Amino acid sequence: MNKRNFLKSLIAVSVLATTGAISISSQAAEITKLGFLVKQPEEPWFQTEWAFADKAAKDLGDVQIIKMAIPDGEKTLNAIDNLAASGAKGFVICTPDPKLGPAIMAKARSYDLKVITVDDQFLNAAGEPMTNVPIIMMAATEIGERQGFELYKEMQKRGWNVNETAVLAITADELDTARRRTEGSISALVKAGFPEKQIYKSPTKSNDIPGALDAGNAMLVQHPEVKNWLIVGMNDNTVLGGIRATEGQGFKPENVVGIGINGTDAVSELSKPKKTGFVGSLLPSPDVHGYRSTEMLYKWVKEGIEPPKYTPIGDPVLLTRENFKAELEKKGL
Ligand code: FCA
Repeated sequence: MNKRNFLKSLIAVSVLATTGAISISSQAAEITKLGFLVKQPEEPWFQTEWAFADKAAKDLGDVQIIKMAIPDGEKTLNAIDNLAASGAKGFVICTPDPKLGPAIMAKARSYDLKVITVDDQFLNAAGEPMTNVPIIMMAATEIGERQGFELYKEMQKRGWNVNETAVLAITADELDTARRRTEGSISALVKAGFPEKQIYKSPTKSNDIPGALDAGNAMLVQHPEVKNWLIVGMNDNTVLGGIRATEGQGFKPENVVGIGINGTDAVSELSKPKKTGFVGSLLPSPDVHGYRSTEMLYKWVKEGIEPPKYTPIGDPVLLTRENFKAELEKKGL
């Protein structure tokens, strides 16, 4: 090789090396950032969704999930600003308030971010569901009906006298999924033969144990004649608040039955060495909610595949003190 050719090949090699370097660094820059925003990060339910969003990201390979807690409207809108600033392309969200829907969508659009909702559906200014925004949620009415059915079955199993029994239904009607669950539960009880006039609704101010405890207490004191209580509520914490209220007012576990919804948030209660009135919880699929919403968002961002507008997730498993460890393990929870 003469000097000139030698120089040429040196240049070629360095060009190749540079191009190689460029393509490596542009690959690194191609990591897609997606947000996963949840209203109540203290609930194991949402921690499970986050964990499975991360699992989806790992399986997809080139995604990073930015997890954010959004307990109120201000934090939600700030979170969207921060996501956009960090270069994210979209987010999955369980809103702290369905009425924020239009504000969230306006902000997301201003940054060209794609949005998938999970669990709680947005409402428009007229208070109607924003059915044009994709949602993945539990099949609310069906799960509620199952709660009512299981409560009735347990009442029969215990041989309670219906005339001495009442239903404490802790409601959160401004949240549509909650309203559908508790209404489903009540309708299943009535259908099974429970007298409607012995079903007492008490609205909770906040969707946590203290809120539900207050709502429960307020109703229990109005009905000293009731010997046995069945507790209806939209999730584990709501039912647990009701259970704590009965305990505070001297009811024994033998006279109380509560069945929660979420499953994930019932683990410590079902692990207690002493039985309480909380006999079980319906576990839907927070794993599927977290995984599938992330996967759908990724495909939408990367491949332009629009997700379906409505993805209901059904088939809950009833967790009890006996089976909960095995059932959770089966789902990898
Ligand atoms: C709502 C409730 C959560 C969970 C979720 C599926 O967001 O607040 O506890 O039940 O629906």
